[in-house]
Amino acid sequence: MRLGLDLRRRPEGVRSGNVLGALRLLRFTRYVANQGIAMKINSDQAGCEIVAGPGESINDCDPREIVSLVRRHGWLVFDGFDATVAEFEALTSRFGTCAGTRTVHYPAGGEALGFHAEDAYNPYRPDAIWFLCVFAGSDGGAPTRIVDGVRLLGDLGADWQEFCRANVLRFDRQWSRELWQAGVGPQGKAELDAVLRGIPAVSHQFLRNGDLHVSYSTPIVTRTPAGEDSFSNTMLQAITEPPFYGLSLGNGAPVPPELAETVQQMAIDREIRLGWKAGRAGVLDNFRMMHRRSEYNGTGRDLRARHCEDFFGSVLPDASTPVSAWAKSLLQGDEGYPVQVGPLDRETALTTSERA
Ligand SMILES: O=C(O)CCC(=O)C(=O)O
Ligand SMILES: [Fe+2]
Repeated sequence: MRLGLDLRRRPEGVRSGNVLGALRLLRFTRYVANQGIAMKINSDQAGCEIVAGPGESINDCDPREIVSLVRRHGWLVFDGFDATVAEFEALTSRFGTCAGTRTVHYPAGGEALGFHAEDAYNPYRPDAIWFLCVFAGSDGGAPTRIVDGVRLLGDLGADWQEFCRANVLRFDRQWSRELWQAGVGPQGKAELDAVLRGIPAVSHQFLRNGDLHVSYSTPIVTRTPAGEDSFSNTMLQAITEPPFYGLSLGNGAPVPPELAETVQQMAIDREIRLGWKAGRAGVLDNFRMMHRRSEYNGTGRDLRARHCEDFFGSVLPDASTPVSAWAKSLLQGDEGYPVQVGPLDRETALTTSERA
């Protein structure tokens, strides 16, 4: 894709559409005429949009250009392409290893999702996440709210910044013997043990009662593919559901409520609303941006998500054998709810440890 720069200054909010809620903040917008693709670049904050020219398909966009724009701007939305699921899957498959496309889930009670980076509570964090709206639903496309973690970190006071750099998040979860044996069989214990031992930042123990305890530690402050520090993690979502995440700081202490409250308020103040309509797609740098959804009590909103593991070249733990694939599914939370969460107390850790 060759970029012919056509720097016409436009007043803010010149285009309509939900995504432009964010763009109204712009002082000016840059349009790039490019062989029929009118690429609009937000030059004032994170974010970028590619707008289709007549007859263009989402697969006419150049993958290298897409990676470069997401690296630079943190997120990218594709508008006017009316992408189908098949076209979305063809496009996303051009960016390395992708998980299967999943359908976004809505809890029966309509509960909100807190800000999170995708899968940042386990070692299989993709470096990019894609979304496609298949159907806007009864409310006209409830937005996914996103926030730029680079900006968030920069705006945090010096003390909290220092705290975030000095601490890590730790997710301690424990599953029953019945669960892991159903996954790998009694003979699979030694292999499961070896797989877990080989995953960076994970430590685990098989306890005397047969439970499997797994602890995963990850920084609060991440480094983006563009080399900037970012507040991008799953702290705020994890606080909403302690029995699932088992969150603490690295030393086992709780996350200070004042930190969570401060970041939550700052993130909401700075969030950008990515509204959806059928055929609109988007991709987020998952080391820079966090995303959330407000309470949703509508019907019919059909949003698909696809985790792209190595969009920027990240290397994730191997999951190519049946046991390593099952371990991935377990740590991603797909095999069952933990029977217990939180760090092992010292005594339990010392006396109940049982190696395979
Ligand atoms: O529904 C949304 O807007 C976001 C959903 C989400 O965060 C996810 O499925 O990973
Ligand atoms: Fe998500």
